[in-house]
Amino acid sequence: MAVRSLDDLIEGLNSNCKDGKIDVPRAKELMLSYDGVGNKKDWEKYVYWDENKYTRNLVNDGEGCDGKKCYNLIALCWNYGQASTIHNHANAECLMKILSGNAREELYKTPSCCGEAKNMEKIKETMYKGNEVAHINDTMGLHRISNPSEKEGLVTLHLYFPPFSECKCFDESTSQTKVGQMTYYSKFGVKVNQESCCGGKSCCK
Ligand code: 2CO
Ligand code: FE2
Repeated sequence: MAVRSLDDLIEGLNSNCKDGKIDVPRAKELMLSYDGVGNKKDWEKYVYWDENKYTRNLVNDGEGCDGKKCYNLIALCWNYGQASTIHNHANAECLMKILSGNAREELYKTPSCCGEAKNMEKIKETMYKGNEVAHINDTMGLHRISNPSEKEGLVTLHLYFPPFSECKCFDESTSQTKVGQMTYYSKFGVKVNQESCCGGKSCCK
């Protein structure tokens, strides 16, 4: 089916959920075929900016998929210079599509368990531009996403399957971990009560 809108993308994802699972190549194909850059009107209601931290805005929780909520679709808004911690993805698949601006991804090797405190190893750095789709899971490594621009915001659309509510965050110089809560700044276009979403902060901050 042609993916002409964000609703089409959601419908495509829902119809490809089988027994609570989505095929990664199919999900990537759907994410790639959506022209998010040219259809800002579809997603602008999910855009919220914060001065201190990138915001996480729930677009769809997989309500319509095969009897099970097998994914989360989330719009992330990165103000100038904002970055995530280095983190994993809780055994889930993560597909990230660029809706506006440019994203930098720094990929890190997962530290071996229980070793001494040491610097984390960066494997590579990639820039993603409008409509491109990045893929990561825990076997590929850990990453940090940032908006390197000093004048342009970055909006990214993340598909996580299965959904998760916690991830592990890593300290770059010691490799030590903390648990990060995946909180929301808004859900379905409506801002969440600040007390219940930790002021929009997420992931070990
Ligand atoms: N995983 C981070 C988050 O959901 C964003 S980095 O891209 O996966 O907050
Ligand atoms: Fe991530």
